[in-house]
Amino acid sequence: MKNEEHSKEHREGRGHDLLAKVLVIGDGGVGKTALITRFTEDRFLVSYTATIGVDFKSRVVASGDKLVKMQIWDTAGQERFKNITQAYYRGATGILLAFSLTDRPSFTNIEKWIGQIDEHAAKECIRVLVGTKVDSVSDRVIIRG
Ligand SMILES: Nc1nc2c(ncn2[C@@H]2O[C@H](COP(=O)(O)OP(=O)(O)OP(=O)(O)O)[C@@H](O)[C@H]2O)c(=O)[nH]1
Ligand SMILES: [Mg+2]
Repeated sequence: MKNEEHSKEHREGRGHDLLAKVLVIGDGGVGKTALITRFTEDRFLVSYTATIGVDFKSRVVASGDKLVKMQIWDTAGQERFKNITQAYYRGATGILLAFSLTDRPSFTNIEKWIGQIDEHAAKECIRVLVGTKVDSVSDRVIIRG
């Protein structure tokens, strides 16, 4: 990145120094939208409204002396949206793959989702696996071995 891109004027012009594109994937209902809403708006989404296609959210975070804009693509987990969401893998800086600790199929499907990443994402893309709903202790079915 060129020096002038870090200048104060440049940052003030667009509000950040770096842009990180984060794709969030995983089965329907595991809590992707809830996780992103907590991160961007600091509130918990109680009701479930399935995401249709892809939604966009963003938040600027400080990293050292840089401001990083996290541009987050919240994808639909339902199988019928697969063709739409696949188009977003290629441009992702990082991919967050979510499964629910209370839903075994969402855990088993991790393998399928990794296959999607291998097929559609850039090789250098950073991958993070997240188990959601850790608070639902009595419903938990995925236990650390
Ligand atoms: N107890 C508990 N419930 C959660 C948590 N995260 C999400 N939920 C609930 O799980 C349901 C589904 O959450 P969503 O975030 O809409 O699921 P999603 O992964 O975006 O689903 P799709 O958009 O269909 O792919 C909602 O009723 C949330 O309130 C969590 O950490 N704990
Ligand atoms: Mg959603």
